[in-house]
Amino acid sequence: MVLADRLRRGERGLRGIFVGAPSVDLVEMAGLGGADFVVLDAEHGTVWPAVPELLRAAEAVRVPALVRVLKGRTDMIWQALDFGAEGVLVPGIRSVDEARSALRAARYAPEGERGLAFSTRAATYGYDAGPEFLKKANRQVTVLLQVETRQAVENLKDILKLPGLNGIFVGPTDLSVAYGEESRQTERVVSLIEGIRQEAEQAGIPWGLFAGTAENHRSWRKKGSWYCATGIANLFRPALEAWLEREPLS
Ligand code: 3PY
Ligand code: MG
Repeated sequence: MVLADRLRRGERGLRGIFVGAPSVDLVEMAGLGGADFVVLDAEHGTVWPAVPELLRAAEAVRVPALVRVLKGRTDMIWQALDFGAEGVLVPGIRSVDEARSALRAARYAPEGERGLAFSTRAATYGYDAGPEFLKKANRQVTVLLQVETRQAVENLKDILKLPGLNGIFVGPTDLSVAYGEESRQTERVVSLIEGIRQEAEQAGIPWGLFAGTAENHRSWRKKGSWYCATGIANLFRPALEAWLEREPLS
């Protein structure tokens, strides 16, 4: 089942893995290991040229794949979706207009202004054509907008009302910097995220965040998070340190 439908059914507690390195093996491992979705990170990772191959790897192990594009880059939204991504994660949103334009870039008319070609991989090179394809694509795509700037927090009520918003995704690292906080775990950052959570719940919009650690994920899951994610580097470092501790190399 596509991620958009799982969210529509009200499923919560989903777990995502950010893959920032252009490795089909990592995508396969994340999918086979039971991740509910992967995020191919073209904002901070080096995956962009490899996105088409990584999407094929995700499909092979049946894990939904979103692509995190760069800020303000609707062209990357168009391309990622034409390559066959199930959805996009859009960072650095500030205004309602920016949010609307990201949402519209991901859908065909009349809901949006995504460019149409049936020759794309998304349209199975033309085997999936006609108005039915447009409707299906608009319904199946997942667009998550990141809330990680002061402006997004200030405009959140209106952003949450936009049609086509599948969910919001809090970026605690950028949020902490935006508010001059020293880390993403300070009281102020936690209380900002709590405020975002409450607004999203009131609006009936799925919400989640980059949780980093399993403990953090557990504590947000208890508060009803729809999805949380961590990254390969966040998983690798503690595992490596624990292993080196037990098996010193020298
Ligand atoms: C952030 O924490 O700023 C993020 O964007 C995490 O994905
Ligand atoms: Mg961020």
